[in-house]
Amino acid sequence: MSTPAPLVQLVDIPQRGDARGQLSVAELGGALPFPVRRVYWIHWTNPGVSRGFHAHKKLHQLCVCVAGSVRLSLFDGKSEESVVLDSSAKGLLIGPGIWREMHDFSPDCVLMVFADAEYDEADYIRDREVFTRYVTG
Ligand code: T46
Repeated sequence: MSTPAPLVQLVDIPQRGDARGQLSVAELGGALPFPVRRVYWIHWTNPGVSRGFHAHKKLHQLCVCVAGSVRLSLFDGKSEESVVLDSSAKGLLIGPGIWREMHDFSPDCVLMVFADAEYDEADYIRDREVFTRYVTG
């Protein structure tokens, strides 16, 4: 029997800083395990706001908190885990079939997300009960 993949999958993002400041690199075959078709970023989040509350059917994403901090909560239908992203040196991989919520955004948070497909609302499951039925069969 194969071991299930861990819910929280963090990848190292190479840091190429020097005396001038920081430079972080996400490239295919390095931190990025998939070709990127879309990049978006979440910022200027209003105080107390949480986001997400959905899963994807097919989408793979890499989330990098390039400024500030945010807590992501992940749920695969059985277990739930939280991880705080507060460094551009770590990326969080989120594959299909994972319910995600984003909480505790710091006011300066910039969450950059690399995705392997264009935006498609049909790929979203936005109801947690529907999601649980989807992953548990
Ligand atoms: C995810 C988490 C981490 C677009 O038109 N194009 C896009 O590429 C995206 C991402 C969103 N939108 C529209 C859809 C909604 O009308 O922008 C609006 C806000 O999207 P949403 O409410 O889905 O945002 P979040 O922050 O709840 O979720 C987003 C991503 O949608 C999602 O894929 O995994 O960030």
